[in-house]
Amino acid sequence: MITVNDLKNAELKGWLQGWIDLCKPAQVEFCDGSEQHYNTLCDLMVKTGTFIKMKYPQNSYLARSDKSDVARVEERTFICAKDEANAGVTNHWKAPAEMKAEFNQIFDGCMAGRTMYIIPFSMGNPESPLAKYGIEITDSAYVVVNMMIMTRVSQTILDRVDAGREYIHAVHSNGAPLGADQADVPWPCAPVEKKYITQFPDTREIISYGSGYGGNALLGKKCFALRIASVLAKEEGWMAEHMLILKVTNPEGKYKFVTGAFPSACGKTNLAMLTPTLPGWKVETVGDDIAWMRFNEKDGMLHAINPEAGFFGVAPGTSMKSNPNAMKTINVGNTIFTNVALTEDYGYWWEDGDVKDPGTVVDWLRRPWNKAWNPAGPAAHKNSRFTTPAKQCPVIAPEWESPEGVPISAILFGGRRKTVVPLVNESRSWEHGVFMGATMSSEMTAATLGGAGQLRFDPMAMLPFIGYNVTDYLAHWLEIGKHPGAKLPKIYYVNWFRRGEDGHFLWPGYGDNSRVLKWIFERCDGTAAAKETEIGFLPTEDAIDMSGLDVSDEDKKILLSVDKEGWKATLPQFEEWLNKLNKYADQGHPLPAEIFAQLETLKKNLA
Ligand code: OXD
Ligand code: MN
Repeated sequence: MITVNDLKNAELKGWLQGWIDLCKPAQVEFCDGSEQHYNTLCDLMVKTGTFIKMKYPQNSYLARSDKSDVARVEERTFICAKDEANAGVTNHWKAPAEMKAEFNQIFDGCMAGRTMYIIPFSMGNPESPLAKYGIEITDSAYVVVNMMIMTRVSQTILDRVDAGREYIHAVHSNGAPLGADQADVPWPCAPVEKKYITQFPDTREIISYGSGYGGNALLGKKCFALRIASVLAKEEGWMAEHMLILKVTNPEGKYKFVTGAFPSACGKTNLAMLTPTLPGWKVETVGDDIAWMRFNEKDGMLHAINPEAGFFGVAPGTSMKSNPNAMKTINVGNTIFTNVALTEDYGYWWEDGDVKDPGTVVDWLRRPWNKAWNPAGPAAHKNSRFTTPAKQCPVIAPEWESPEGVPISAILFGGRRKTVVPLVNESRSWEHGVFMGATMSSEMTAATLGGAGQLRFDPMAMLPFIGYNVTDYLAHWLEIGKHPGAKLPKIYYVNWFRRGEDGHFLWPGYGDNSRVLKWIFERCDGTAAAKETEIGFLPTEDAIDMSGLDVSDEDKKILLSVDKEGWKATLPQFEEWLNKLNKYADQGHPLPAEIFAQLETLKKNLA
């Protein structure tokens, strides 16, 4: 086993030693990404009670978190840019020096009695010119094994960093030091008000304290691949986006790659792994959450890589109906479940899955649970997850690890809209597409703050993930559109969630979304029909293949037409939203005039 002293890179050595001195762990362990290390850590966590070994699927484990630590904590997430205007209205901000001073106290001794793990990892195929490396320090074995599924961890990465390759500095602690006589708990963490998820864009650092859950702790994902990477992308002329990547192949064997940005809980993983209902069509997966895109100077197209190596999917609602390929991926084994219910025979269960009534199970709060007892809450937490290797996915695209990435023909945007927004709308131009992304929104329900009818905006599904000022982010999107010689993807706004007046879904969704993908595919080839409308190009009445589909003519009409009055009524909310983004205009961060110009065009078209 190597030690810090074996390293040659003075910067790396100094950085690690600084954190060791501050955190004061009982021991330090380097991770080499080996199966043996993975198994050793899993066995250790079974002993400490963090993991339960499941009987099904094989080689899989269940973790149950502390009940206060169940999701990303946006209110405790900070962009520590030089000044507040650099963080912009979509981020919480803290001054870097103040935050560091606070961390010097908070981290002091925070790993007492624990092991500090050092994880060298790559986001993307390590041999790809689009990949980026990182080192995460953590005191959580749970984080290590999840990072081993979600990223590429290896000794080679450490060797390359030691030889001088650039890397992102990431530090994580559960924030639960262990006293000499203190009994441990299965899920150590700190109370909510002591949690910090911080990104330092200027020094490319991530420091996370107090939470062991998901994106708060697996620092390669949201913190690195989105927040820090979005800053690097802006500086280096590429894009880091909250997007799935899929490959769609037509019956003649011709294929295209498409990315899609949808807010959390809009079925991104399902779309990425969709089983088409259209005969002869095929969809394969490149990624389900994040896309890094860069112009390929040979073909002028944006090429995308999936920087991740696994899926960290929401379990409830995943079933053989909603996503058979995700179920098959999980069922291969090697899966970590977090906060799902445990069945009597040591399998998994969650709400809206394949088994309606599991009998008596142990719920995520470790209590016996049975539907017949009318329990107060669900058996699986609604943000319970599976962590599972992407390579196990039966429809993983052969190109998914391609070093040069896959050429993108179309970008989809979409939210959850019961009303107004049609099934699919093609932007008139790149700039119009950027406007569509900037005004991406979902309806709030009566249960959400703001109430029914109000829109919740989520630009490019990046609201909690843009590592800098949102106006500069939108300016960067517009800049990408001006790349010399670019063959830009077409941009589409889709909405699978439109409802009729009686509340029924107008569109069946799931595998039938392949019908929309087919239209998009054929639009890219210039062979599908569209009509120009006030809001963009919509499919003509019969341009979407509806064969064998049980959708009434009336519903089809609603799905494919412009609700002019509805759009007009939405405009004030668009305007209010854009003005809100523009708060730092006079501090050097104006919303690009082009975005306001697009709003004016829309207003004029609808007048
Ligand atoms: C996720 C999210 O977990 O977007 O992927 O919240
Ligand atoms: Mn996501």
